[in-house]
Amino acid sequence: MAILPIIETPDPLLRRKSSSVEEITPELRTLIDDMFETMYAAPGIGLAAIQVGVPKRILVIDLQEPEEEGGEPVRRPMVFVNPEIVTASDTVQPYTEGCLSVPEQYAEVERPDRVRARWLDRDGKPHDEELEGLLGICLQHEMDHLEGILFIDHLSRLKRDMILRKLAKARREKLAA
Ligand code: GNR
Ligand code: NI
Repeated sequence: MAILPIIETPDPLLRRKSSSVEEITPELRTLIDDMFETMYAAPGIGLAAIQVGVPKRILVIDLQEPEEEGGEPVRRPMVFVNPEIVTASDTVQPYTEGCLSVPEQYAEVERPDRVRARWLDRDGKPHDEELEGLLGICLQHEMDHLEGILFIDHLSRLKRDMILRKLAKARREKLAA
């Protein structure tokens, strides 16, 4: 297992469209394991393969939510290979999103609050499920990565430019430190 470097904007790789997985090989299972290790270490609740430089339609998600209020986070790793959204609700819900490829910047994004999705898991087994809440939001955020879309693309140009300026400033200060 390995923690992989996470690519950050404005790296043009993040704008690439990822290709479908033809077959889940042992190499891809190793990549999936490394993606989980990278996501947990970050820490984050989701990761798309392109964020570690691999343009394939593979996502990992683990919300790591406590079983009960104030309890210990529980790990529920989910793998999505070749995910597709079949239907999305007409109603949207705002949520303050962040992205490991846009480090430490947060903004409210509106997305459909329920989606029906199809995907394959790490054993190639098909799933067809309705997802809502943070899981639905996170799946939509990760699926955007497969098309080269970042959460900041859903903002007004003003808000997006503000975030990109703050990111550039944070990087300059980090270099100077
Ligand atoms: O860790 C993450 N948190 C998050 C919060 C709100 C909406 C989406 C996310 S996904 C993000 C990790 C990431 O960048 N995945 O691509
Ligand atoms: Ni992201």
